[in-house]
Amino acid sequence: MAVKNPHFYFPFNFGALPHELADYDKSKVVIFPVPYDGTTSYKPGTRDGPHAIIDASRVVEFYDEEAKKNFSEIGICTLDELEILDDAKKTIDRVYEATKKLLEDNKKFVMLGGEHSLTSGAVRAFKEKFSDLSVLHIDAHADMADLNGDSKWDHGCVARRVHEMCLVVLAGIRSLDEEQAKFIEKENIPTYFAHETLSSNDDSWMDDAISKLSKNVYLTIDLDALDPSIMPSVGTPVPGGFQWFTLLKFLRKLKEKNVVGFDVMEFMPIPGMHSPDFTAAKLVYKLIGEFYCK
Ligand SMILES: [Mn+2]
Repeated sequence: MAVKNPHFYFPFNFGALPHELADYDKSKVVIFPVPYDGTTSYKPGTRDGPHAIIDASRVVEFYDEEAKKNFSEIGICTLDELEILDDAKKTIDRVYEATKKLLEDNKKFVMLGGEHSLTSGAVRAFKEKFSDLSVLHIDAHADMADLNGDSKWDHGCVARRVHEMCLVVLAGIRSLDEEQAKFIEKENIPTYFAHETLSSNDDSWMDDAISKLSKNVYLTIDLDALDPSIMPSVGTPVPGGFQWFTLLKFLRKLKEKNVVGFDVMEFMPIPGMHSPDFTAAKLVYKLIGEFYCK
């Protein structure tokens, strides 16, 4: 008889953690999966993102070779996927309500998307708790459109909605239209374009970007910020993005701030291609360690 892969016997949660490390009450960190892609413009499929990241996370090593630490001991609870509605605004409102509850329970917040528009719901809840909140938005796209079609809640408008609530700093940007470019200039929104930052070995822009942020920071990562060579599994890939160690170096500098929550969005798994799933899961695990296991 063939020996079954023991992988299948581990619990289906982030990290395949045993019950005592994944229990809601005992866990400091909560993984909040939101499988919504209702406004996606190019290729749909980010609804499958959270599930694929969680699945891949089950083979990420607990021991982090860089930190020389096992981050899972903090306790990581994976919530059931949020039930989504057939309307972007109503789904975003649900994200807001759920985030508020998680903050009341003092959980360390990790949202997995799903499309980027969901971030505005989470930021609304964080802004209520942290009045000085600022947002670091790492993305290939500026997401600064006021409207896309007739929707304010499209994924291409998310940074604009965030900008209406608090300071937002953009990094990794390499796609926007003229109207957005003019708006960024007029409003003086700190923006670190990929061609000015990622095309050379000069990393001095990183400290500059971090210095613009307030003490309490919400981090949102659109996975298309990474270069398509290591992250093809996104709906709207753009060349010229972050390489793995550059992104980690930048994010580690955020530790001088207080990262109060983060999300990893827009993951669109490609059937049969596993390395991006693992890349996304490993990024999430490393960030849990960097920000929440200090
Ligand atoms: Mn985005």
